[in-house]
Amino acid sequence: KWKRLRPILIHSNKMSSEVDKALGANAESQKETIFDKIISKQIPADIIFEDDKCMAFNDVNPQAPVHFLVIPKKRIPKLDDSTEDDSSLLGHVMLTAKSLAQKRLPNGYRLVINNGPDGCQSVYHLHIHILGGRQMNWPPG
Ligand code: TR5
Repeated sequence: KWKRLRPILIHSNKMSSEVDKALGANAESQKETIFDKIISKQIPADIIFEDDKCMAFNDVNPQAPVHFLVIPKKRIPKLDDSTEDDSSLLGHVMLTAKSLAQKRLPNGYRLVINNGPDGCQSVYHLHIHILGGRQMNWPPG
């Protein structure tokens, strides 16, 4: 009986810790985020791509065999804070995510942007998650 329950328990513990992290986070307490420190190379990350406008690096806590993030170097805390002025930057970030994903994940992939507490955002520097290398499910949790 316990053997059958364990994967469910592990899964839900993992899920709730991500939710806890997100609920403990907010834009006010994150004037400078960990991603600013990755951009300025104060903190190491597994960087897979960089140009003058954006950066891509592997997620430190992967939720799929391939899980990386693409971020604009400009600090936009969350998608809600983006404006028309960011149109070309957001297009560039999206196309960069597509180019990197296409090379590594020819069978498909998923892009995710978490926005705010209900969206389970924990780092208040806009980022796109790219996940793949396994069958994704729908609806997401
Ligand atoms: O929950 P949201 O959408 O805000 O996603 C934030 C993501 O940043 C999570 O998937 C974390 O695993 C990821 N993260 C957090 C840190 C980190 C990272 N990815 C790469 N490198 C990281 N470093 C060095 N430090 C982190 N705190």
